[in-house]
Amino acid sequence: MKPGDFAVPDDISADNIHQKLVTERIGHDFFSYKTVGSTNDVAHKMAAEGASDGTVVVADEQTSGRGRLGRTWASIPGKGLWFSLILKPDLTAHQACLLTFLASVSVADALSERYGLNPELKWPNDILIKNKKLCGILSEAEFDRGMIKFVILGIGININHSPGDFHPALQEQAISVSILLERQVDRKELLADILNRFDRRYSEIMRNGFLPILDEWRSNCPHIGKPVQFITAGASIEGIFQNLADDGSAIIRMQDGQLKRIISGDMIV
Ligand code: BT5
Repeated sequence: MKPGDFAVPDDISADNIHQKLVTERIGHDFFSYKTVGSTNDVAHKMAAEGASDGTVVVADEQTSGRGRLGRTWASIPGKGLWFSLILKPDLTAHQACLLTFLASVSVADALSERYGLNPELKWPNDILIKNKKLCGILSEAEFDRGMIKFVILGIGININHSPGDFHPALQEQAISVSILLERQVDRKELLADILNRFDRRYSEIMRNGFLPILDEWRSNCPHIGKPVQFITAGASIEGIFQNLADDGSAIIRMQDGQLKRIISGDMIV
């Protein structure tokens, strides 16, 4: 496994991505692999060894792609965008989880601008279309004295899958861009769109904080105000998804009218 070990023909290389980037920080250092275990693991190692803020690691295939809580992320070769961003922002540890929302709105914006799709953001880290999962985001961070040392934002998007490419267990719950558009698309065009959009917002949070990002997330979330179920710490809680709080937690209105704050877990819609 080494940089430059590119996949063909729909290859994603530093050269063809750099041509499309208009960014201040994101993607200047860009590493493309054919096969890795997990791009988050490769990025984590690079970040610890001094990789710069905005470095991108992408792979054609992940043999141990993962989601949250040790779940598996299916990452079959050449069909999706499986990549990680190394971020080293001057932010507090409490703000680290907000970067997930920044990633979600950047991906959603790119999908709707380029393909006219209508992504639905689901708390905390999913992008759904037609109620099926198109994209998942895995944020992993290291801290130092209350500040972020680095955050690895891993993003997985199903792109050129046909329905049969998904494992039977995923077929009901997963979807891809090509299933929606009924055609294959160029992964690198979308990747560049996402990196450009992420970069713009990443610079913005340094100036204006996260509130505009959280508002953008809220306006793309169809579940606010609707009945939902949360699975958190092994318990199931039902109520109305009242809102996304400014610290990234979910506020739920219980049947007795009380408000409850959920910091981590899964929302079922
Ligand atoms: C996530 O976890 O959704 C985060 C996924 C992050 C993947 C990226 S790819 C690049 C980087 N490197 C990695 O190793 N990971 C990141 P979670 O919310 O826990 O959802 C995981 C669940 O999504 C699984 O248990 C399955 O039910 C479902 N799933 C797995 N693979 C999927 C796929 N390709 N498409 C849709 N759903 C999938």
